[in-house]
Amino acid sequence: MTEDSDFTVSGALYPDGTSGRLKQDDSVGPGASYTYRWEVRPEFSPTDGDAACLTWVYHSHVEAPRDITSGLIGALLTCKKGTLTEEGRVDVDRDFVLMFNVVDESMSWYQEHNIQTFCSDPASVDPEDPDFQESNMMHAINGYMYGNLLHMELCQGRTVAWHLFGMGNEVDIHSAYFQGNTLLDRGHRADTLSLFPATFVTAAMVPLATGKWLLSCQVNDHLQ
Ligand SMILES: [Cu+2]
Repeated sequence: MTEDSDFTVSGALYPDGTSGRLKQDDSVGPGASYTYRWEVRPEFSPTDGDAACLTWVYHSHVEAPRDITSGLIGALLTCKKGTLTEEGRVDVDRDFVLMFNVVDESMSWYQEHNIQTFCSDPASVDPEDPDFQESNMMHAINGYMYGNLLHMELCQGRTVAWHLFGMGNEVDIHSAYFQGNTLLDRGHRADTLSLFPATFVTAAMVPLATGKWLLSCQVNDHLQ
């Protein structure tokens, strides 16, 4: 904790009221903006045995499940000193962030908008219908489904860093599989990274094969 008002402690209200004073950064209204500044002290740095940059997430704390389902979530990286320069990272070619999430669009703030905009007969839609609710479960990587994930180009022989995280509930147990490649995850060589809700994984990869390969979740139901 710091008394310096230039630094945000966490940007969140706590249910037990320990956030104290209502700060400007506790919530940001629609159309408004706020620049969050975190003080990254040496003790927050990745340690010797860690990857050079570690993966964290930020997300809305106001109505967390609904806000996150509506997209108010993203990744944050903390890096060892000297890893970042004006030109980017010195140790890897690229960073890739992957969020594995069964997104329940029944919880989204956009549900009504989506029904009105995308359903052929909006008046016939019953949001309480179990089949409709099941159809709202979007098995997604970074919010994309059916192989539509964008901008994943790697160069042969150049190290990339993968930053994976999971969100959601008990169905969000994922097995991220990198076809034809291996990764280094905390000293272990692997081709699959396991994810639970609100866990973060950082792994390095040197892509060897050229061409297209599959990045998928090994959980059968998710892949289908
Ligand atoms: Cu999965």
